[in-house]
Amino acid sequence: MTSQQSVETAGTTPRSYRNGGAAVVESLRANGVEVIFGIPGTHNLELYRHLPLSGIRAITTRHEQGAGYAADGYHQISGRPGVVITTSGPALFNIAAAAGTAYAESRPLLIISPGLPLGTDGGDAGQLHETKDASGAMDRIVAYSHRVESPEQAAAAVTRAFEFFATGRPRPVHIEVPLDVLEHPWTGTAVTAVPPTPIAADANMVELAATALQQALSPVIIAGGGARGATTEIRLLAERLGALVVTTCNGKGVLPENHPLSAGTSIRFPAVQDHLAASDVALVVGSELGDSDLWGGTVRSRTLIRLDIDPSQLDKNLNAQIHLLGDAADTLQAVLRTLPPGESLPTAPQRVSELKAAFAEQAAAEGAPWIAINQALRATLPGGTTIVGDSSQVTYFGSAHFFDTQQPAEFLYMAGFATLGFGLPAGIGAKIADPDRPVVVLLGDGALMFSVQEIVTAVEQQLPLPIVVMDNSGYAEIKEQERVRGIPPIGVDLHVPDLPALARACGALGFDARDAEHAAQLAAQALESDRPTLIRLAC
Ligand SMILES: Cc1ncc(C[n+]2csc(CCOP(=O)(O)OP(=O)(O)O)c2C)c(N)n1
Ligand SMILES: [Mg+2]
Repeated sequence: MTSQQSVETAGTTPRSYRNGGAAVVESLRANGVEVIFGIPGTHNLELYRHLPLSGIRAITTRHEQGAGYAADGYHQISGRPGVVITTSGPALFNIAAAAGTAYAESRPLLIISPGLPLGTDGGDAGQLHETKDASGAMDRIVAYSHRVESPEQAAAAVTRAFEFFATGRPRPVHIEVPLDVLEHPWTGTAVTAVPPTPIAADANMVELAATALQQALSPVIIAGGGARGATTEIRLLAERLGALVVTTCNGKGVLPENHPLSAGTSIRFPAVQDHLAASDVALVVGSELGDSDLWGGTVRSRTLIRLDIDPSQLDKNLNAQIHLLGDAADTLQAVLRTLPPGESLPTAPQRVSELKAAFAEQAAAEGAPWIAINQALRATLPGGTTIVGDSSQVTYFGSAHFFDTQQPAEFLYMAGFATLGFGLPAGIGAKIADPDRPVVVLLGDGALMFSVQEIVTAVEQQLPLPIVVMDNSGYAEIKEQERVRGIPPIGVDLHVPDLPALARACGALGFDARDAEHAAQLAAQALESDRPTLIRLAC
């Protein structure tokens, strides 16, 4: 079968014709996929052909990177893996930064692309979108890339990806389906992945952890992204022990941030670092304790207990004395069952108040505009609003600390990979996942310009999405880093277009805000609109 012959065959067949493309799409559907993000192109049309019949909704973004970030936002809100269909070559490479984000942040992202026909890969023959080794290139940056060789393999690869996402630490997967495989007839049946039963950690380790926590005088719990599925267990354990809870950015909201034991997403502040250093037992749940989690700090508790689904994380960056390898919720339930009844430490809530006051004072001393806008938005927007950030100061110095959340996924961000251009498309994905949820994008002018074209996507999808832009005419954070290094400003003072006018030209609404309160009011109004609204706040 040549590629040319099979294209002709496909062109004369009815829409329900089942081929390798159908094997992929039916397998996506069998695994619960309702939405894919992507851009159709010459090579992936045998995937797109089958989407309408499958009932899967296709959202077209204006750049594949936006599709990847939208899939991330969609995942964080829906809990389902995000799925992207790109075409080959440049389209696939356009999603590399989003693949890197999903890898760094441990999020399930399935990328499906067509590939050169079987036997022609590596030929350097100048075929359309040809690249040296697309699957090999992707394999270096995702959990694994699988170039399949038949429709049967394609179907199995999709189901295997869903099993992989459900089994351990979620990370991105790429499936490449050669053009002739996409076009080859298929008569198989799609299979649904069977999720594994979650496993609690070894009983002896659980016993050791429970004893150490029980005897602790100032226990702390550090919750990362891997604790998102264990909100009830974290709360029960914290209350039972009187343990103070701090979270990383990915764990923000695992314990409601208005809970008396929550010290919030505050690890970077010296007061909290000092408290961690003075604590005798720290339990770390689902965090690699990377530089981006600890913001340059460390955890110096005498006894460190680490709980993770991924064995490679149990001693990553800091060695633990007690290792709990297992599912966070199941293992914490086991710890709770093992703890003897007892009183919690009464002093922790008082300590939380002191810490919060101390870091608020430190942040205020930074004298920055990002506190006011976050506080104004928090005061004005409904409870349960998701705020979507970007790699801008208003996010990592602002929303991370000053937009209190009550649940995971009320703050969408990517602290580790820290990629610019995430916020707007991730907000779109969040809104697609849950149209009733208020979602607000808050980011810098530099970040917006990385994916500004996705305003059009939000317009097309009629999303009531406020996009609040802190406009300081360029890359203020990098300018500050240049200043610290004694480098005169270079490449950081930038021309910013008239953003409200640009938004209007795209079919959105666009306003200039007078101050933080005004911006928050405009954002609240924008939630009631039938289209996105860009709100610029000069600062
Ligand atoms: C894709 C990507 N390119 C470059 C950077 C480096 N970088 C980090 S922050 C930043 C400036 C961001 O500007 P803006 O969003 O306006 O925020 P501000 O610093 O002005 O608050 C840059 C260029 C990055 N994080 N990601
Ligand atoms: Mg800026």
